[in-house]
Amino acid sequence: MAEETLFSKIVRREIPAEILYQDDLVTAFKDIQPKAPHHILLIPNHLIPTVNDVTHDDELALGRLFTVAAKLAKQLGIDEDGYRLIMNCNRHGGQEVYHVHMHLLGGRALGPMLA
Ligand code: D5M
Repeated sequence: MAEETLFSKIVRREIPAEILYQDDLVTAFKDIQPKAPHHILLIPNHLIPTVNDVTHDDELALGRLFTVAAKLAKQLGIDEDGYRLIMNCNRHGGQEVYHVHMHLLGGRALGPMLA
């Protein structure tokens, strides 16, 4: 059984976060260390530690991340200029929190992706 992270506590509203969207499957909240004018994290409500752990049963929640990302981008008015969606996996991917999450970054031109 994988160990919960602080993201599960955010889903249950046990620790504070600026939640922008929540439903039965996913939660979206502002990243605490924003790398762009808009930096939102979108997560499945249930714990999936990394993309390596994704199964067929997760497809509905993970698909929902995209529809919510698109909805929030539109609400924020960054849909036409564009934005970036990122998921980091494990050490070489730069993953720090072991609860699958999608970064939504926008509000400025982000430049080339790979550092
Ligand atoms: O990204 C993990 C991201 O999680 C990183 O951008 C900081 C963010 N973070 C960490 N703790 C919090 C809380 N408490 N609220 C909001 N955002 C948080 P990774 O892809 O794992 O490197």
